[in-house]
Amino acid sequence: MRLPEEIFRIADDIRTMRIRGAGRIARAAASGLALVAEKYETNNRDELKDALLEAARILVSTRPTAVSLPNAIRFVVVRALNAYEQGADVNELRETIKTSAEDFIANSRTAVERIAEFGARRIRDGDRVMTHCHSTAAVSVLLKAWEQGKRFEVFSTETRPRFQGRITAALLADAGIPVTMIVDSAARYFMESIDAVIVGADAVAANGAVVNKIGTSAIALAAHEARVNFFVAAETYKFSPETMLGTLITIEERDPTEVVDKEYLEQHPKVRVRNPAFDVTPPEYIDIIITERGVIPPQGALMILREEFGWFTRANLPDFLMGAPGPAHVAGY
Ligand code: RUB
Repeated sequence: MRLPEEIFRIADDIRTMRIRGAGRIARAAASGLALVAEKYETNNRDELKDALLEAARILVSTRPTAVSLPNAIRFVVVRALNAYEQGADVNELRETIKTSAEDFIANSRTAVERIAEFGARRIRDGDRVMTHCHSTAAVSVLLKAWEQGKRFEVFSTETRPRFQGRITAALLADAGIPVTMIVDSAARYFMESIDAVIVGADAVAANGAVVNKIGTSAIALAAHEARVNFFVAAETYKFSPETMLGTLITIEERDPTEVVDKEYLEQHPKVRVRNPAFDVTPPEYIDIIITERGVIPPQGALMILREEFGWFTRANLPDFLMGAPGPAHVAGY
């Protein structure tokens, strides 16, 4: 039996960034696994388990950096494998997969709401806040603060090469928040007039380093230099349990045609273009990480990991779900 067609579609949408942002990627992957439970036709529990693992393998390989993706998949797979080992029949296994995926999605939405509440307390009347890329978690903080009656303005970088900053600026402007879009390289120029920077995260390492959209670390450095607070809004499923074991987080490199068009590449074959999609901000440049569990200093990342993913070091998962090391630069312990 072939997996439901929608799973390949979701995988393709994540790979091509029609679905993007670490939280949305995670929820889409969980919904993909739920589709196995709903649509994969079999009366055999082994076949259903194999189909689940096959869907997990396809989905987890779509983008390498956002740890929310393997974390979402592991949330569902660990529960399903436990049920399987305890002798669940095919219907019970279906139910476990479906409810686990639904639980992940519901928890992740609640997490963003709580982050908005906690983070909004850090935004003050009259602030000038800078943000980079488009993070649902970071934008939720700003929207919540505005909803609470705080009045501030936002500087949003355009975020080369995919211009996710345009999404952020439009969302904030639609809510009535004064927003100014700047080119990424103007971040340091404006930093002296900024009160706080808030960004999202694709991954948080055990040492508190944060992996986020390329350019984030340069903005953090400029904030550090100007003594401007640097906040990260990140649900706990963005924390990377692999980094407790010393695995480095893989930094995705995307196609050069996102940076320059094909024509340019053809006309200038000697020009090499590189397009890393993320970078690493060291914990020294981060003041706080706002999670749904509360606000922590980056040095508290290991505590969150131990509490949320303590089971990880003992887990009996297939290798592809244990974060096999990639050709990475970076962050770890
Ligand atoms: C998006 C990005 C976002 C984080 C957090 O990168 O770097 O800051 O994913 O987003 P891309 P969220 O556009 O390449 O996916 O808070 O929405 O999870």
